[in-house]
Amino acid sequence: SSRTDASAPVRFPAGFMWGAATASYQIEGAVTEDGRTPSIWDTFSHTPGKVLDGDTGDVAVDHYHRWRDDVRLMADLGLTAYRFSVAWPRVQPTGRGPAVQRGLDFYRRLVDELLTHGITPMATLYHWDLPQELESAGGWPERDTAHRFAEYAALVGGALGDRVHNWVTLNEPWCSAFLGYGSGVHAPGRTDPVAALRAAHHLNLGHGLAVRALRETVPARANIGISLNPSVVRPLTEDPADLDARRRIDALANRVFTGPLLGGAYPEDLLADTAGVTDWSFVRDGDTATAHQPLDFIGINYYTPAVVSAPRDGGTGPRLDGHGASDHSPWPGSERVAFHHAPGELTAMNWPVDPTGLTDLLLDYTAQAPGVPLYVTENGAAFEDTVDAEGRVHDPDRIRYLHAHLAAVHDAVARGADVRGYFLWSLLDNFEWAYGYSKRFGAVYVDYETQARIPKSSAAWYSGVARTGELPG
Ligand code: PNW
Repeated sequence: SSRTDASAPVRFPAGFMWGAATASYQIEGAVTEDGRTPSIWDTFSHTPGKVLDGDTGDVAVDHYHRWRDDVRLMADLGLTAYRFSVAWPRVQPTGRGPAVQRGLDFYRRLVDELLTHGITPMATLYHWDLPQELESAGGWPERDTAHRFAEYAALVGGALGDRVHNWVTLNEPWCSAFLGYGSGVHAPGRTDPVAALRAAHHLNLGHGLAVRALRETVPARANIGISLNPSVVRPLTEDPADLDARRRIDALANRVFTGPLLGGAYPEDLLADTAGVTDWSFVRDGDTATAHQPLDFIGINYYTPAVVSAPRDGGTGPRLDGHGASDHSPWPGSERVAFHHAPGELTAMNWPVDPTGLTDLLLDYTAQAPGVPLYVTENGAAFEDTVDAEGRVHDPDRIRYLHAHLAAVHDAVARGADVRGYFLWSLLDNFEWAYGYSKRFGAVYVDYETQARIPKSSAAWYSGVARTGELPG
């Protein structure tokens, strides 16, 4: 019939996971408790000039002491899943040697509380808090860090594998490598293009070694994956020079990871584009095969697309290629590519809102990795929320953002993408890296004076979606 179903509810598949995501350094605080030692983010945030207003994660939102209340909050919202990260320096303070039991116990209690409330845990092993001692020994640009990471993965897998069945090895290795070692806007703040490429390779290798280590320590039914932040890279025009800029950024943002992870090799064009930077001699025989482990799922983190062109007179356009400002490029060998604003409303991060990028990504990964389930492991936005006289927090912009992006996920599902769940970034307002506490991504507002949690109007809205499994009309 010609009847359209435009008014039919937008329903998600049964069993779809409705979650929220956080990361250890952004929420925990308690940075010297129970044997934890500094990570690169402690060092970086305590270095003057690195984080806006000198903010640090010393206290953050005190989740290390408020975890029980925070789990209750999730349960009250009707969430069915929670993605958190494990702080490596709590588990293995020097990055080597035996595990610290008190560090592991924190996560064990957290997971048990989640399970008591019927919330499925998804644990990320590395969300950027490298033990400082490992950075002092060279960090991700050094091969040994990949081996240390696999050893740490086995410790955590051995301690939590009986109750955690969903594992993410790395969160956004692009940020670790190219913001951490290239533009220097993230910890450890190094600005060396060779180090950035070496870091990318050792993250790929570390991922592969960690997948192997987890498969040996956790039950076979476990789901093991990685969370990437693929760039949706669009050319400003169809001009061949702009298409070449697109190809270059796609190689450095996306294929430097998906090449080895999904295909077992670095792309030839990436090696050619970066030939003036490095000969890649740090890649040893067998490394890319090690990185190429079967994955049970791929996690997609999406916020905004990128628009690029060949170098243009009149400036390179707004910098949309990294958190914060830097004179150093995160694009080794392609420093002169110009970045432009995509059309669309801007969030408080100045990131254009474009939900079609998320549909495109999910369909692109469906084609690239046929048969591999996908999760949206992060999606969300910072906005200027308003607190009214009664202390209620209204965030209609966030509701619109979430609604549009969930509709985009549904679109991809309707067109064949196997998406199993969605994790809103973030459960709580928190330490937004180089922006400190100035940008609020939470569905739950946090009063940083009192640590009071106040669900925003978006939390109530998302709760309705999680409970019904469909988007309101
Ligand atoms: C992600 N970029 O970070 C992280 O996984 C979260 O911890 C973070 O809070 C969230 O997105 C919001 O920023 C990103 O510059 C940081 O392209 C920087 C970029 C992308 C993602």
